[in-house]
Amino acid sequence: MFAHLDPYAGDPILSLNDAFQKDPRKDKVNLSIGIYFDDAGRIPSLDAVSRAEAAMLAEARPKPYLPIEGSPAMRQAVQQLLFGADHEALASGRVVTLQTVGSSGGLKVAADFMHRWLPRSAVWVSDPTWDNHRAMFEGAGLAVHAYPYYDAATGGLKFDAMLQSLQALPAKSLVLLHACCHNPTGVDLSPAQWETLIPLIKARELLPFIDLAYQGYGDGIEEDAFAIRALARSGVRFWVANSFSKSMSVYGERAGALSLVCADREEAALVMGQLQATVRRNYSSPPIHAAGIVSLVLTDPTLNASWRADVDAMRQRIQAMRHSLHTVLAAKRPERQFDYFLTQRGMFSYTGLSPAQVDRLRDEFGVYLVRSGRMCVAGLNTGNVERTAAALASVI
Ligand code: KET
Repeated sequence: MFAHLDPYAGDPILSLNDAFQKDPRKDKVNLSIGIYFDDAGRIPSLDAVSRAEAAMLAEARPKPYLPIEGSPAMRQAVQQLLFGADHEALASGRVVTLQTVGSSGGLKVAADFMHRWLPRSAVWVSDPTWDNHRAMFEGAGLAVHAYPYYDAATGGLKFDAMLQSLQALPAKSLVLLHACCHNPTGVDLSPAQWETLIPLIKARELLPFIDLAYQGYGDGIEEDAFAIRALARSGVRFWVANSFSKSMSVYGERAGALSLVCADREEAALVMGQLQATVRRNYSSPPIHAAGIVSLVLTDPTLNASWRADVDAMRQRIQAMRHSLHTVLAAKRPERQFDYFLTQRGMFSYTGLSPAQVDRLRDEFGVYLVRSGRMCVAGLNTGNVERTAAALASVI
């Protein structure tokens, strides 16, 4: 009955992480998947998260189904985190927020909603983007195209070409933008560039879709919400899918949310109804444990302060690794430019390595990068950074 199925080639990121786990070499280095590892190479358990879990366990809370749209406490806390507590968009009741199954769940729900209610709106993603963006929107039945973004010549942004391309899109086109820490390139828009882009979005009636998976890893928790707050101020409608996988180091809890900023309270009520319908026919309701963690960490002042300090430390550790990598590479290959490791932000850098060079790194040195040349800098630590830099220098 199923002999005609196409064999699955595997996900380019997740299957690489599996291959890494199976590699018997002791000195292997995992720079593939977007996970933050600490200086000892472990996925950290943040103190705030452990304390929130201990409090929940001590209360022996019952575990009913959550409402379709998720925990009210978490949804409110997420809105304040994203928009800032006093934002006019929140006060006027025009922001709809659902707790979702990771931000991936939010992307999928939004994609299904778009296909049902604005089926002629094509999706425009940056060239390149996270592989799963295209897969999810195409999987929901929407056409996906790319706008110019990464400039391989400079390791920076093709901002003018990007603007030109977006300027020509039909109204209601969905434009996927990364709020910060662009995956896979680490190349972000500056606040000034966002301020240039937003009037264009407004004039052309485009529908931005902001993916915020790395809040706190760019410039800081508040700073990384710049685009969201600026868009909300401008009065345009837009989506936000945000994740706590990385910022709270709770990957497997599937903690995320989806928001749509609407024109007014009436539109928001209609949208909420159809988003609930979309969730009900997907996964029914989101996980209760994730809701407990996120709402406690965001609302308890002590846990919140501890979380913010940990996020700052994680960001600073990645920056230190970027500098170490740059120092070794610049010394070993003085004829080449490695400044992009310092200017690119967040967990990822685009190394420009070819698939053949990535394969050599893995086979000869046990250093795993995604075959696109994406490096997860957050997998470097004081014990492996020099060795990794030396390996890179020898394949480049
Ligand atoms: N958006 C982006 C940009 C992203 O990089 C990820 C995960 C997600 C959404 C999904 O996050 P979550 O909330 O956990 O569903 N990216 C890493 C892991 C993965 O591919 O699933 C990665 O790129 O390695």
